[in-house]
Order: sequence, then C-alpha cells, then structure tokens
Amino acid sequence: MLTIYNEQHALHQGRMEMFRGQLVPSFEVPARVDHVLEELNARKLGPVSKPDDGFGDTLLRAIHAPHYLDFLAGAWDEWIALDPANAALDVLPSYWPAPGMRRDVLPTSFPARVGLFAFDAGTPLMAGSWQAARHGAACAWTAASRVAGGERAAFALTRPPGHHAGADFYGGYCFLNNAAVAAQTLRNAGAAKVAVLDVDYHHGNGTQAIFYERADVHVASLHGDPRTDYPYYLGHADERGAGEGLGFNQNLPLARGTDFATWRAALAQALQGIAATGAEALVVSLGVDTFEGDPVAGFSLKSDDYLRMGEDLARAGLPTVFVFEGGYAVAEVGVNAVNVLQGFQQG
Ligand code: SP5
Ligand code: ZN
Repeated sequence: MLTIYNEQHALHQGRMEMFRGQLVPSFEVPARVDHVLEELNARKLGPVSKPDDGFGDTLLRAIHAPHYLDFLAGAWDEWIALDPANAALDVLPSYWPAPGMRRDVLPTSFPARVGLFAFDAGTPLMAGSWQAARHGAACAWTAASRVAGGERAAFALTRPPGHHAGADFYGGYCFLNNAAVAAQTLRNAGAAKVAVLDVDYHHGNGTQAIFYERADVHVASLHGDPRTDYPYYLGHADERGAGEGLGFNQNLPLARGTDFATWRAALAQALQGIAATGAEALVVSLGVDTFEGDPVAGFSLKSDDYLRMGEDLARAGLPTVFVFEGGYAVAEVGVNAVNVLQGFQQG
C-alpha cells in the first residue's frame, strides 16, 4: 500500500495538557508516527512518499472557516507578542464563552480568541503546529488524489490527528480535519458519494459536525460511549444527520471494556450502512486507541484483532483512504496500525 508521510510532523510537539487540575505531559507524541513508519518499512508494505506540491487554500477552505484558518496560522506569533517568555510555553485556553454569551464578535484579546476556537484544555498549540497540521492535510489530499486516480488504497501517515477538528474549532489533539479533506478530495474528483468510517476510540465529533447536513458524505463512527468518554458532548446513537444530511450519520457508541467480538459486530453494522448509501469511496479515520493497552481509552482489542479489522474493511470493496488518527500505546501503535493495513491488503 502506498503511504503518504508527513515528514514535518515533529514540528508539532505539544508539551503539556490539562488533566484533573494539573498539566501532564501530552500523550500525543512524535514517536507514535515514527513507530508506524518503522513498522511499515520493516514489513515492506509499500512505497512511502511525500505529499504533492500545490496543496491549496481552496480545499482547506471547503472544510474550515477562513477566520479559523487565519487564527491558526497566526496564533503562535500572537502568543509570543503577548510576552516573549511565552516561547517556552504552549498555548492552552483558560476562558470559554458560556451559553448565552456571544460568539459572533471576535475578541481582540488573544487568550479570549483561543477559547472561542479551542474546545478543550488538552490540545497544546506551539510554534510548529500550524505547519505540521497543514502539511498533514496535504498528505490526506495527496493520498485521496492517488485513490481517485486508481490506487485501491493509500495511507496518510500524519500527526497531529484530525477527527476532532471542526469547521471552526480545534481540540482532542486535532487542528485540521484530515479525513474531511480526504473525503472532499474524493468528491471533487468525481465520487458522487463518499463514506467516512471512524474507528478511533473517540467519537469523531469534528468530522460529524462538518458533514452533518450533507447527503454526499456519509459518516459512521464506532466509539466509546460519550456518556463516559471524551469528547463527551457528541456521539450518541440518535444523532442521524440533519436537513439533507438526515440519515447520513451513524453513531455506534460502545461500552467501556468492549472486546473485539462486540466491536466487530458493530463494524459490520457500520459497513452495512455504508453499503446501503451507495458510497463509491471510503475514508477510514484509523485510530488504534481501541487497543487494550491504550493509556487514554477503554476497549480491549488485541494486536491480532487489527489484522481482522483490515480484512473486514477490505471486504467493503471500496477504494479506500486511510488517515492516521489516535493510538497512544506508543510501543504497540506501529504494529497495530500496520496490522490493519496488512489485513486490508491481504483481504
Ligand atoms: C485523536 C484522539 O484520539 N484524540 C483523543 C483526545 C483525548 N483527550 C482526552 C484524554 C483524556 C486523558 N485521560 C487520561 C487518563 C490517564 N489515565
Ligand atoms: Zn482517539
């Protein structure tokens, strides 16, 4: 399988995230992607390339609001302008607009603007975040372009991840929605209908929000029940889309402790839903934080289960773009992610 690798991913290296009243080291570390790359190479899964040149703002602006992109592009400079000593610190929000407060007036104050765009205090933004995220979106675009051009599948290997990022918000370690960029690329290339299948442990709230009122991109997600798990405030089974998009969003929340047999039955349901929509191409938000050893999640999948997952995905018979998302058991993340790709390739 062809991999498009974000060789600039380590420009983003968030230091701390807020957890229970303390700043703790971020779980989303560069070594995650390094391990996936090592495993891809060790198993000779296929060529690894850089993204194409010419990734334009037009595509990014089809997914994200221009004022949000402007904010991200300039955030670090504004942070330093507050105080040069901020260079040693990451940007995290401390203020948020409560319900009833106004979101339509963009504050001049930088800390106030951070809280308008960030929905958690767990997503550090630093000097290289914008460049790394933008290059990652270019990887998703390139991988999708290859698949649109006739490849059976391609893998966008990138971080920071993307599925929690919406049109105008970031969080959950995500700034730009790479899976949405891939789906839009496939649409632009002529696929009448595209499906996004999100197998990350966490609900892909950003992807859901971006496509919620659209009938041309069906979104299905398997995830820890939002009653107990991040991102908490979205991802319930009764969220089925709205307007023209009604019927084109499917959530399959699962209880903490879910094992592969139960998870796999939910996957079959999601794939059935995707087949019923007549999707011509598939984007998989490939998080492997469903692993039993993951430090931030609660399912109990084992490494071999990811081979079966890949085989099941292959049986959908669709041109497929894989986009790397979560997975924080750093030592196993390479084996688990590449198992999915290998299972797919052999399936
Ligand atoms: C892309 C992705 O997987 N984002 C996930 C973001 C989850 N952020 C919240 C993590 C909650 C941390 N819980 C720590 C438990 C320590 N035992
Ligand atoms: Zn996740």
